[in-house]
Amino acid sequence: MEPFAAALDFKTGIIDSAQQRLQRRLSDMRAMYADRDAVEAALTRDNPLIYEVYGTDLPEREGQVLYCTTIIYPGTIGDEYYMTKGHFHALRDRAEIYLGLAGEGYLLLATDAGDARALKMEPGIVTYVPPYWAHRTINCGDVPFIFLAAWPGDAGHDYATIETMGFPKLLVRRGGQPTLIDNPRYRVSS
Ligand code: S6P
Ligand code: ZN
Repeated sequence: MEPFAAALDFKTGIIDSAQQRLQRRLSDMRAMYADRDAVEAALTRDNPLIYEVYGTDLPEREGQVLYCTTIIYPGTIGDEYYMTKGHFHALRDRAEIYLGLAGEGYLLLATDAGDARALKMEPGIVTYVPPYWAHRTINCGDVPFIFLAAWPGDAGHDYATIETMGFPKLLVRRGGQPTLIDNPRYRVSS
């Protein structure tokens, strides 16, 4: 492989040489939101873009470090903020780092045993996802929340576990403030 450099615009999250651009809309993640009535009501109006990912086409294998940017748009479904699907790594002992670039949000983490943590993210904050922790990011602000992620090339993604079990906690807007509550659907199969 040849060494390479890429330009990353901190304000937009766009990587100039990104070969991959993923867009996730509400219809791609309806099982992720706790308030299913709010999901269906929103989908009768439109199918909002929740987040985008810009990534580079690196080999997904041991020894590589993969990286990408994520842009989560502002908004809520019911009172739950726009967020990523969230996942465990398929190889669960693979860690990850995030660097906040713009906007504000939270990194929500959970273990199989049901432990949960929420870390505030904003520009300049580096957060660490240890081995064995599922992770999801959430935009609790009024502008796009943008961050850079880097993780081991062989980590892979397990979305199915979160799709089925959910996270133990939800971040919702209560009285205008981000508030962590228990997820009433946790471990209830969707
Ligand atoms: C990859 C890393 C991030 C997410 C991205 C979208 O390991 O954690 O790049 O892929 O933020 O989230 P998700 O849950 O849809 O992959
Ligand atoms: Zn990850």
